Amino acid sequence: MDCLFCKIAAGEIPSNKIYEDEQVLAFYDIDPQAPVHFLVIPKAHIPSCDALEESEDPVVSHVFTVIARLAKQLGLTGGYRIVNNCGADGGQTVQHLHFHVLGGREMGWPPF
Ligand code: IU
Repeated sequence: MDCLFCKIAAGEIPSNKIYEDEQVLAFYDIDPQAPVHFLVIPKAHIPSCDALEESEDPVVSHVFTVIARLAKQLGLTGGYRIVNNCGADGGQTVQHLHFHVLGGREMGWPPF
């Protein structure tokens, strides 16, 4: 399958990796939108949030506990934002489920 994040997860394309285990990988976004901006992805190919199946609940739950742990490790004590862009209107550009974690500055709302 020709999926960029699958290749990053498999180590075929290098990334600025923060953390990995059997289920997930966390790496810095190549185009950071905040002082700290990393992505957490399931290693298994899931095209988007919209494509999730109940059998994948455990990996999604794991993504969130990994995010909380990494945010602490990276010193995001003032808070941070977790973003999932889903589908064309959601602004998704890479068709492999990923959660953005942005921190190190105050976030605005609403997003545009
Ligand atoms: P989006 O939610 O699908 O728009 O996010 C895709 C993100 O993947 C975006 O922030 C890109 O900067 C990021 N990214 C990356 O980190 N490494 C890459 O090789 C590519 C995109 I292509």
